[in-house]
Amino acid sequence: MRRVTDCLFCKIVAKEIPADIVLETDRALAFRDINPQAPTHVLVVPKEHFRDAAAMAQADDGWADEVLKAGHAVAEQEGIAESGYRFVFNTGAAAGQAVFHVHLHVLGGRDLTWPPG
Ligand code: IU
Repeated sequence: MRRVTDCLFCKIVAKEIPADIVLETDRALAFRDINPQAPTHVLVVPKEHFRDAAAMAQADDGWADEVLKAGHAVAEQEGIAESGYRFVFNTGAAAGQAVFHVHLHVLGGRDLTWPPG
């Protein structure tokens, strides 16, 4: 898997930094956000490094599909699939992206308002 030195989420994928992992597949890892914004707030990352969702979407080898499927599996596992949940990819600094290894936020367990801030 392509990884980037000094990428926090590459280090979590490599188990060099601990995280509260909730799901792992061959190509994706899901772990709880350290600063949860909802009762369920899990991040799903591809094990391969892409800086953002746009880069992952443009790689035509199934990474985005894998991350979305893992996100839905997390929702099922967390018991929020029926009540409703939100997938978020912050893409770019102006959209609030702070960690530049693409991650899908899976949020649920409370009523979520719209529009987001
Ligand atoms: P963003 O979409 O890039 O803004 O999301 C980054 C998320 O990563 C944010 O919700 C942080 O709380 C979360 N996070 C984390 O779970 N563990 C960490 O060590 C760091 C950030 I730094």
